[in-house]
Amino acid sequence: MGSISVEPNRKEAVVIGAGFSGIYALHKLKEAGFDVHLYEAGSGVGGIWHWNCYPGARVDTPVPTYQLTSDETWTGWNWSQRFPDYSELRTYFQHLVKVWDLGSLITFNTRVEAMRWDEQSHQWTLQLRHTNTTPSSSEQQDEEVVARDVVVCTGFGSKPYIPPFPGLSKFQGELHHTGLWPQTGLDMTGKRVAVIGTGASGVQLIQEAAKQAAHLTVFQRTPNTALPMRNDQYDEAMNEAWKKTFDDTKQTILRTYAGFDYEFDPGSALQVAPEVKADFYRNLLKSGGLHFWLGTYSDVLFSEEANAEAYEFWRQTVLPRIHDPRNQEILAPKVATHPFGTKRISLEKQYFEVFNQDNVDLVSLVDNPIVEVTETGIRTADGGFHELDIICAATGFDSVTGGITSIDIRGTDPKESIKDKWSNGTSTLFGIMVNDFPNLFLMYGPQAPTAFATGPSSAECQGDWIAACLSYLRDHHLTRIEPTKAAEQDWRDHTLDMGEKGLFTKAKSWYYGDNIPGKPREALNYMAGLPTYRKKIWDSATNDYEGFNLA
Ligand code: N01
Repeated sequence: MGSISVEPNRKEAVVIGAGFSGIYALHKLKEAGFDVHLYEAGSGVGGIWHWNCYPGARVDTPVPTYQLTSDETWTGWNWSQRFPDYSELRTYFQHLVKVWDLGSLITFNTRVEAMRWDEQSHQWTLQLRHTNTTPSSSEQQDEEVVARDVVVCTGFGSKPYIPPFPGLSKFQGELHHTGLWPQTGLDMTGKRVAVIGTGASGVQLIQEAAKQAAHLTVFQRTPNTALPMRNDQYDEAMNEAWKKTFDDTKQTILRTYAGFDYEFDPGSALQVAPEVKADFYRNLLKSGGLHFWLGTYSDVLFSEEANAEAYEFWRQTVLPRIHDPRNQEILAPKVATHPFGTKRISLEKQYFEVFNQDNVDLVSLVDNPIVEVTETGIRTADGGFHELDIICAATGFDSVTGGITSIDIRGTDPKESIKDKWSNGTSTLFGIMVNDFPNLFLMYGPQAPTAFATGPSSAECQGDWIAACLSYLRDHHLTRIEPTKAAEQDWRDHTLDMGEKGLFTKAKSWYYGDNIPGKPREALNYMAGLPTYRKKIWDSATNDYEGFNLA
């Protein structure tokens, strides 16, 4: 069958991605009266919670904080646990789609491959690839959509990274990245399994894989200073209780650094008596969640002395849980590999006990790197060979920018993609817009609070701003908005400056792009906190979008 030329589908706005940012943006633009449509590469809503369906995947921001705050979304919704798993979160996303009646505005199994800006018409043309069509029906697989405005909501972890271990492609068993986990599940019962990586995904997966696998080998490069989760079950009374105070919680969320309902203690760890500090730390750990990180003394992330003390306190709590002294030194070394809290801390239930199990081995990749992957397993530098049926790569993502740069986005200069523009360093204004890329809006991307804020609070902060901006343009009969070069440069400088404060730069982490070979080292997130960020973006808006050119 020959291809038929059809008029492209026209929308006022397109949203890409159906995680928190995308669903919220879709709702806000629909509510503001725009003809808007959302395209999602996956087969369901949830974003990260759609793709990351490995055993143990659950959020480590507690509810009720980890949800959107519009009344219609929470009054009729109950949670079953303090830290919901991916499947409960997917159900929550379906609830959002239902209460906001968004179903007909979302197309699944559709990846946006490329976008071109047309300066004459002030519009974007998007190339879509529908992935659920039959391979032979090429006409149905590709589609063009034209839209005035595009909101990219691909999230900070949508481009999985698997390191190029020599021989990896020869492996005859199953290889899965946590961020592309089989939607149909994976049975590890009786299998010889490896997990490479001990970030948040690795820590969660390891605890579940150790229960199922005949044998589990964990390959660790950097220890995870994981904290106790304490996942309470939520019954009817608990749900009633949080709802009674949720109006106050919403106000607290707006005031705190990362959108949690608790905040750093303003005091100094170096100025309190040792027994007071020990009590404080014990209570933080007893609270569960990230309190020992984000509710601790405010100088722990700034003073090396305060930080070292906090690390040692944490270490003394986990050492008794690990039987083998060799494993103790790999999991909680005497000399910290990086300042405490400067790499993403995870939550755990029985992570450290896993390494006491007879069916679990721990390999330190620092002392004993992977030299090769063969058809049947992994060989390490000490000559050891690990026979395997399944390799799980919990090796992270081309974080923060990767989801955006994997779309071939070309703005006013067709010769330069956004990936080209950012090849020597990212630049945006407010992490929301990019010079030379008019009418392109980013959410949960670089140079915004992103990884230093909860997903829902960030989505509401940026989504409200973008909906107001598009309404302003429409009300003023304007069709084009683009940040100035100067304002963009100022924001980049300011973001990088904020990223230099504190101890964060002393760790190699994805916060600075360190995990991807060749990626420029720079602060990828805006680290001055949500309230400061919110004020800055709204100051610009109320000042007739200072820093932007409007036409
Ligand atoms: O990825 P990561 P993730 N050789 O990049 C190791 C969010 N999240 O998927 O630390 C050997 O953190 C790497 O080692 P190192 C959360 O924000 C949230 O776990 O670079 N090892 C590390 O151990 C999180 O931070 C939730 O030395 C290599 C691991 O692989 C973010 O997503 C759950 C390697 C990668 O850890 C990403 O987490 C899951 C190499 N070449 C994720 N390259 C919750 O809400 C990398 N590694 C609970």
